[in-house]
Amino acid sequence: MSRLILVLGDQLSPDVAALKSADKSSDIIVMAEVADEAAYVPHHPKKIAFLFAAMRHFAQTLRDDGWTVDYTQLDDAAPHASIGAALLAAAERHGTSKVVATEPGEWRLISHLNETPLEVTQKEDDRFVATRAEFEAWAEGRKELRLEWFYRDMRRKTGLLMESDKPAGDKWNFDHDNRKPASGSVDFSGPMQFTPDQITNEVLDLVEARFPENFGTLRPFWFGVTTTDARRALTHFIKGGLAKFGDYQDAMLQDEKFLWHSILSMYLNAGLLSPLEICRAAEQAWLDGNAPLNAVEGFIRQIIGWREFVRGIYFHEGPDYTSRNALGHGRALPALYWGGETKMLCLSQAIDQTRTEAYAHHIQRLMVTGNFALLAGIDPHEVHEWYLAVYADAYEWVEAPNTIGMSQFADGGVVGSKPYVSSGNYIDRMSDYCKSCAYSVKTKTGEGACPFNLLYWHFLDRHRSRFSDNPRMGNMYRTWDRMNADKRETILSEADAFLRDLESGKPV
Ligand code: FAD
Ligand code: DLZ
Ligand code: SF4
Repeated sequence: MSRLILVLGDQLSPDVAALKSADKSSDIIVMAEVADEAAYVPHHPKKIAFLFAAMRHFAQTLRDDGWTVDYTQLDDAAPHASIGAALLAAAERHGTSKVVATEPGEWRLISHLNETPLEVTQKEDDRFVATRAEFEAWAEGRKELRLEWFYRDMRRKTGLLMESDKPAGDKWNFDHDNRKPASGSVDFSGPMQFTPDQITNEVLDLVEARFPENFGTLRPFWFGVTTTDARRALTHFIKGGLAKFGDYQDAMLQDEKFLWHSILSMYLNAGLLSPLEICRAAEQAWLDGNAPLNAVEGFIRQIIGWREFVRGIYFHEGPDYTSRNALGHGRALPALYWGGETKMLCLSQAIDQTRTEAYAHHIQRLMVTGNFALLAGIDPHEVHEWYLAVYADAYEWVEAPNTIGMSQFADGGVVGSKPYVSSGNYIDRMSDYCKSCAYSVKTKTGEGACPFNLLYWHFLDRHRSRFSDNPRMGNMYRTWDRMNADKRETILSEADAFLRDLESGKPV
């Protein structure tokens, strides 16, 4: 009996587990653009267009390779509401009840497949360096799950930047040499841009017609949509961006959206590239003398370290992870996240480029939009849904641990040992935003004081009982306690006033 082989929108790899186990002569591949997946959050139009265009190109490649593909487009006469509905319809059409899937990267969809009245086998997604079982074994019995130890195991497992059993350069981590503020001009031209072909143009018209209200600009659309495109984008980054990736990975500059970042996460997460092929290309650049070790190690750590680590955490922590709220934050996400007016230049820069490109780099996500949401006490679930919607690389397995865990500390310290909060000083040090901002980063209270300066102390004060004993935060509390009482009072009341304005929808 033939079987249905399900390939989801972020499973576009020829060696994805379900496809590997399929028989070209008898099995039928099922792919479907469905309303439920397109709408569980209001995805950025570029994200939807990227996935649909990449799915249609992938389906074409499979057909060219001799597979039978049952593909439903969202603009077909009878589209399906959900993946389950698409499978049921295909089961009827092809006279089978057996389905082989690769386990989705989201608890919601794993349950959805289990609830389908068909015989569904979910195979482990083995496009990662660590299996889920390996992560569980590593996590077992540890009091704290910290990236550094996990990362070292991944270096040993892959042999990346290893000289027999020692790390290249005798150090596991070169961050000491990294993270400089950017100065001068950016000498990397940014991500490779692609011209949409006919298939992609049809998708763009569809997305324009069906998702007119979603936050984000669809055109110009420059993303690659095939593995060939993604590999060209990889080579382009390795040649032009990688060498300075380490130095400037935390830097932010006005109107420079991409700096020396790779802009590969959307390709990697959709399956157009594999983590190891990216890392091997970076390692080769170092071996060839084209990029320094601090850059290559820093880059590889993001992929075999952070990316694998957060995936492990997502599955380890279970389906309730996205509803955690350890700090009890409940303020609604302000309109400025959806493009509403703000005088805070750091936020308007990060959010404007999110709107136009469905992209912001890590420090913009963590230390600008994330930091502000945390300081302002925004409901972490709303923050999570925002990140899941607006970035082209966002799927719950990777987005939730970064947002709920790393950025909002809503998991109570599973991902990070302390919250990522900072006053305006950090943003000023790492960017050139503050010098052109309507607020003054040097002003701590009163007219024009940078809101991050006020909210930072407000956060520490309102969470004193949780954080004052944290050894990594003691200095902050000592500084706060040394301030005279009147000044503390002024800061707290000005922060309260700011939060009231934010809540009332007044532009801040
Ligand atoms: P580069 O800076 O060039 O880094 C190289 C690669 O390393 C990335 O392509 C990515 O695959 C990987 N990487 C780097 N940092 C992380 C990380 N913390 N977790 C996982 N992978 C990482 N990344 C996503 O892929 N999807 C998300 O939905 C996502 N949501 C985030 C939400 C928040 C609040 C924060 C703070 C971070 C989030 N990240 C997410 C991590 C990171 O910001 C992006 O991976 C990165 O900005 C992608 O851009 P890039 O390809 O230019 O990455
Ligand atoms: C994100 C997304 C979107 C927008 N649309 C589809 C779709 O129509 N069909 C599909 O198979 N997958 C889509 N996806 C990706 C899924 O949401 C993704 O597979 C899950 O979130 C698990 O990571
Ligand atoms: Fe952001 Fe404050 Fe700097 Fe303005 S002054 S850019 S609000 S950190």
